[in-house]
Amino acid sequence: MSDKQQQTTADETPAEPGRRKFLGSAAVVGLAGAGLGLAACNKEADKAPAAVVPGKDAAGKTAVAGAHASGEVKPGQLDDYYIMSSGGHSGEVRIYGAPSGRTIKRIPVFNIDPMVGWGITNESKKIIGVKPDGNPKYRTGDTHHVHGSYTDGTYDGKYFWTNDKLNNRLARIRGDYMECDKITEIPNVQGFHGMFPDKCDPLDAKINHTTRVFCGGEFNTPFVTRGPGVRDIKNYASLATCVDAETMEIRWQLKLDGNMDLCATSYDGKLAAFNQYNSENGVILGDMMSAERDGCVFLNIERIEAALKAGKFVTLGDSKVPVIDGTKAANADPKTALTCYVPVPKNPHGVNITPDGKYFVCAGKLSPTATVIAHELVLKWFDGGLKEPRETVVAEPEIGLGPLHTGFDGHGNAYTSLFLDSQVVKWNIDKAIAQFKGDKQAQVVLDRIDVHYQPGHGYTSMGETREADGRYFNSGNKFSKDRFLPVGPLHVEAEQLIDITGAKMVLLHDHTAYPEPHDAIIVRRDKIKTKQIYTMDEFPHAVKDANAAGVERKGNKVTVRLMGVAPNFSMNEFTVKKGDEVTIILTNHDKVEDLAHGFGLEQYDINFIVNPQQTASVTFKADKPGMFWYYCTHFCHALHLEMRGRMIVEA
Ligand code: RUQ
Ligand code: CUA
Ligand code: CA
Repeated sequence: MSDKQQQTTADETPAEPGRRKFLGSAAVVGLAGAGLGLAACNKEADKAPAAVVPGKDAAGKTAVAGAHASGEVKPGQLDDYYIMSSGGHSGEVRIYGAPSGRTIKRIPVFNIDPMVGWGITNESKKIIGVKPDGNPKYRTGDTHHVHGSYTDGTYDGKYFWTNDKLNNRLARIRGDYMECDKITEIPNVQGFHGMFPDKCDPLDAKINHTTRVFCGGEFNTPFVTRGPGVRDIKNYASLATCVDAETMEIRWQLKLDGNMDLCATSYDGKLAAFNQYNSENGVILGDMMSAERDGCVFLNIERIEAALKAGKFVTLGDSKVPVIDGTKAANADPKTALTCYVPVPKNPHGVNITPDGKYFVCAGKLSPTATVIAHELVLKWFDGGLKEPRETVVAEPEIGLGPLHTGFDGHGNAYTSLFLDSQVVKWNIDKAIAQFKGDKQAQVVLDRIDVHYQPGHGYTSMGETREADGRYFNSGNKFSKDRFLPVGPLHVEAEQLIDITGAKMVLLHDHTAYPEPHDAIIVRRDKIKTKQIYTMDEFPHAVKDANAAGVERKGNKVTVRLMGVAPNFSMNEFTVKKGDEVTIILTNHDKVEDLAHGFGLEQYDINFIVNPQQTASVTFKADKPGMFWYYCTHFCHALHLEMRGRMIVEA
């Protein structure tokens, strides 16, 4: 039996990784190359998890009591949870059902999507922003994290946010229509990565919804925008940005030492934490790994807001955003400090807060440890009650190689993804604290399960809320070779759903994810209430009736107002002149749930849909003379194919 198998055998004490100390820089560089697939061999796929009956633990007992105990969702049944997932460099957000793993929606955000017409319709371009030529300002993005709005420490279903690491934007998705409704560009920052909204707002008890979203800047970036100074890393810093959740305007930015990577906010609204792996402010790998310790930085939000009010800020370059000084040098006195830099082992990744609000867990990445930092002690440091920020650390258990992200079950256990070990490790927080205090008998690590392969993010059902229910852990694996039918060079990603209700973790199933999701949240289905039909009045330009429909010309600007009622457009023909700027406005008059119409215009590269009672529009130049069919692209009726008309462009 191999060493690894022993670790997952039910009746054996999980092996502690104590023999494996910090990885040297050289070792990690090696792993980053040829060694990446290290655990991904065929043998791995044949191991224990496949032999376990879904929904049963290793002893064969039923693991979950509930509608979908086996993890199977039968035809016609609905899932218990929404998984709101990022889509990585596809630029989109996806929704999966849990436990089935079925994909239920792809929400275009930073990408262009012809299925719905995102980046094609005037309405979506207004949200994305346009260049002077009328094209979208950006066509791509890189979403890593999705988080929902909170009321009293749990999801209220109103909004979801996602980040764009590539073009540094924060996008908001409305929870009712599950569509992006606002995008804010963040100035002065590159590599906007971690993001987390307030879990409540204690500063204003009257506001019972989320009021702020905290955004990190992973890449250190120069403060000067031109001249030779852009090369000099002495001019580099990273900023944390605070965005107002309702207006989506930027409230403030905070200049920090090192970099701001992932983010977690506290349940009392007092703290936002960011892990930093580049406290060295390096621009090459070797430099970024030179320090033995980096940090977990805590922002004292109340004090930062007070500094803003008191006018203690500067602005940078062309941006009007107030930038407050959160650097170590400017915040040496805890009693007035805006920031607390807690040293944690080498290049940490991921910071998450326990559902009881007591502890932040910062995963080690290059260190086989997770650092547990007490929320209460961070506040104590800010009150001047501790000498060193490091005194806020209450545990630092060794849990395995390459710890990245941690989910919680609400029963005091943490589940951390181990990238290098290709495992998820279950460990107990109280036991870790006892061990740190000197209890050598404390059994910190409770279980390990192999995942296939190299997990990045992992997250539990409702685990980012006070209502963490300890049912599922979803492992977002970065490599999947041999798990699915091969489809050419690029493999689909593997997500593995794990039942965490029992003492042992049980793998329920694999599901695919189009590359490349990072983080997600698992939201109980009753938290989300979507609308299936728009209200026509939501669209000021709706084509409400036959009187409003038709063709209107103003100079060379032509507006074509169309209604769609299955299986007809209100006009079968319209005529414009070559060189006209044509705007087509289409309102879907059908009120039947799921009855969308599409509008495709031959040879003009126009393609979008309108959902029931929705209005959308496109504007283009009629630069080609001739006859062009427009047709309904979305199957709506037995006579859907006949739902079409002609655009005549006169020379
Ligand atoms: S990151 S695999 Cu983009 Cu959230 Cu950690
Ligand atoms: Cu209307 Cu298809
Ligand atoms: Ca470092």
